[in-house]
Amino acid sequence: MNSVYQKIQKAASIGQKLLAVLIDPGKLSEFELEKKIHLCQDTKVDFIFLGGSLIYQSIIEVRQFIKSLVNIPVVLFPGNLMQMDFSADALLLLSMLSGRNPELLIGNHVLAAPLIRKSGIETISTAYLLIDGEVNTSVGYISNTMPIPRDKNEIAVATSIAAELLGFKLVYLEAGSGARKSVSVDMIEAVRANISMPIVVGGGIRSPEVLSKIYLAGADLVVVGTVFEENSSFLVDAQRIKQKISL
Ligand code: 1GP
Repeated sequence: MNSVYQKIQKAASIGQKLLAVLIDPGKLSEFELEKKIHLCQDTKVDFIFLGGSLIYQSIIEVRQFIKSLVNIPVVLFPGNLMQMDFSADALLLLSMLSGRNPELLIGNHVLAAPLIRKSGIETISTAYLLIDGEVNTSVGYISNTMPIPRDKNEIAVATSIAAELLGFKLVYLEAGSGARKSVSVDMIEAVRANISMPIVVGGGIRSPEVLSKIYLAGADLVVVGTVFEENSSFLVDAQRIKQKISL
């Protein structure tokens, strides 16, 4: 089981829950980052995601730094074309299906596709759905898109079904970094009931209780950023929850 997607698919098929940490290199000093990366290893974090709406560090250097410390797969989660690194373990090729910005639906993909193909990097086509998290997030502003209203489960479901019919491999329900509210349990359950591909959920997840509910609602992989930066004990709790729910 060596590819990132195979690991996600296999885990989803047996109900084993996965956790990814989103690294925003600008927010932590190198010293803090090093400590936290080791903590990821100690608490068996499954993936490190690298990317974001605004990043001014070199993604390549940050990935090299992480890989010099631990063996956790580093998955690119690019906010834009400047965040490409073909030596990462995998690339989430995000298409922002919740929005109607053609550059984020297909335009940037056309620009990057020949290079992605040539590099041979593992590429995971991902339907990226921004869901209103009751706060204006960077991703909403920078992408110039309107999020799916948080109580409109039927829109998230229809978009996810469309994604599955179009051949996407993952659905990513994103409330945005720092969201006041994470994606609702109701919405995750509704999407889960209508598609069979793995579901990723991120944005605004700050407590073990919320993490637990999100897993139980049907998320296969959860992504946390802010809580990872602010509260080191979260990863210890998350490891316990993952093990408990995965049994
Ligand atoms: C990853 O945007 C999230 O999908 C991260 O959000 O910083 O709120 O955990 P937080």
